[in-house]
Amino acid sequence: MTSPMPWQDRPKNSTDVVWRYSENPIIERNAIPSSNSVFNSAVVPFEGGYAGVFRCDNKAVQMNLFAGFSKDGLQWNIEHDPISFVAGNTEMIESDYKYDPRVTFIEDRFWITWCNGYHGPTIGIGYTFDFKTFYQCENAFLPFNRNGVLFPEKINGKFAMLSRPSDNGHTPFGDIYLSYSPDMKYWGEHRCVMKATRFEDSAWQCTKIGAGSVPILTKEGWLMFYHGVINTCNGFRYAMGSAILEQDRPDRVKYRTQPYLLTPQTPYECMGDVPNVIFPCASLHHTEADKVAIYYGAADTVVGLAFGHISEILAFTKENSL
Ligand code: BMA
Repeated sequence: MTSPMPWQDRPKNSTDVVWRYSENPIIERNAIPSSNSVFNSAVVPFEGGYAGVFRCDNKAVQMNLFAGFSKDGLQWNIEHDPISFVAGNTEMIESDYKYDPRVTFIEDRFWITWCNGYHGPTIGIGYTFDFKTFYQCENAFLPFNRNGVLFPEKINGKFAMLSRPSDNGHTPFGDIYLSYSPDMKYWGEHRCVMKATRFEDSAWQCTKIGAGSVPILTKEGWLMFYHGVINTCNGFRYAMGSAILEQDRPDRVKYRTQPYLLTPQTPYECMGDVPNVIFPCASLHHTEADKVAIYYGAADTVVGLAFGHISEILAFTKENSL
């Protein structure tokens, strides 16, 4: 069963390598009765359509994860009750909050990573086979950490995850690291992948960076969309760039964009609960059709969608590399 990929051609008057869906935002802040905002969410092909794990903050502004389903990747039905996990590879562990999920299918199941509240933010891991029963596993790391993103296949026989060690607040620093695990429980062999830039080299990513969507394997290596942050006189601004990592050694960066691919420009990206945020968390791709659709949180309020041709994004990343 092939899921119909959401797509819209590049607007005639645009030369952008990545362009927005004209009907953005695809998910509004009040998509379910309890939600204050729905953003930074993850989707995957599922049973001829799509399933997703959504970050819905409620009206008490408590952060939690909700399952959702879609036929076309554009119109979503999000469940009204949050995901209730049962014990996975460990006893149930504390979870004060859950946010910024990513989802990827590896071998026989869908794995979910998120920022889990355990004495501060760290990386929670869970899995599901059917988006009905969800299992929660050990946290991957000690607090504090955010933006845990799994590779969609084992690398040299081990699970591999990108993450960003952080602090307990609005972290004013942050680099992307890689860790390996033989079993999804114990993580080690931590390697630095890439760091925030010098201000004078590429200012949009000079404060902190974090992995975005699950990396896509291409002929050039792993294509990764990530967020980069600049601290301005009015606070943080989050934009999106791309990098290409070596296939067998994804701690080695081959290319990384100096210019951003997408930065907050539209009203729904510039206005909301946290203005000026583009935060990619998922992508769908079709290799033969040379298409990718990128899902991103906009202004910590709604979900937006953007499109691109994989070959053009690879070429742009190579030609505009730092
Ligand atoms: C990060 C996380 C994200 C959020 C971003 C911008 O620290 O909280 O969920 O999108 O800040 O506010």
